[in-house]
Amino acid sequence: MSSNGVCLLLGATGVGKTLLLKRLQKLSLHGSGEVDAPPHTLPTVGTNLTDLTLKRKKLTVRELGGCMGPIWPSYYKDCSSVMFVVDSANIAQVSSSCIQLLSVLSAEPLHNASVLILFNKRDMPCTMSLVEIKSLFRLDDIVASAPQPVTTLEVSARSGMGLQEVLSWLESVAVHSKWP
Ligand SMILES: Nc1nc2c(ncn2[C@@H]2O[C@H](COP(=O)(O)OP(=O)(O)OP(=O)(O)O)[C@@H](O)[C@H]2O)c(=O)[nH]1
Ligand SMILES: [Mg+2]
Repeated sequence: MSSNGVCLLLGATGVGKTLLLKRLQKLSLHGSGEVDAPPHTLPTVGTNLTDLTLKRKKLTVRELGGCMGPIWPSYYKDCSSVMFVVDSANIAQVSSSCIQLLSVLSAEPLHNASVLILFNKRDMPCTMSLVEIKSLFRLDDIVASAPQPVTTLEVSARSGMGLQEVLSWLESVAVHSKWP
């Protein structure tokens, strides 16, 4: 395991984890700027490790492909934070994402990890309002009963909306992590 903090990037297949990671890497290297056409992504089979250079730390983000769901728990040990991505344009996926999220939050090795829930694809015209999604998720109850600190953000990996806030969150958890 790397001596830097490791952030796990989780979420069902096709929610946008790989695109998000590519965008975050570019943003962390070049700062804010124009968001170009989204690069092509393929479903992640296995894991995808990417280093982000934050202001004061290097952080390794490990994406676990959605198709790896059954073995996600074998990666929970030694991670300092978790980003859990939801496709907020895919209403059919809400209940399965909610169950996945509950099992992530209740996993014992993640009780000390900071968690960021990302409602992605906010650029799509058919997305539900955040109020609707939060009530479908029963998000207030989930956050209130979670053992770890949970933050939520609305983002679009396609348009770049909210990604600077994601980097700020990563910076804050990296700075406060026990890793050197
Ligand atoms: N409109 C829109 N499309 C997005 C957004 N984020 C990702 N996508 C698209 O969603 C598709 C799946 O994106 P990926 O990043 O490969 O999804 P993933 O979560 O990594 O999927 P797995 O690796 O299979 O778990 C791609 O066609 C992306 O371009 C977004 O914010 N808005
Ligand atoms: Mg992927």
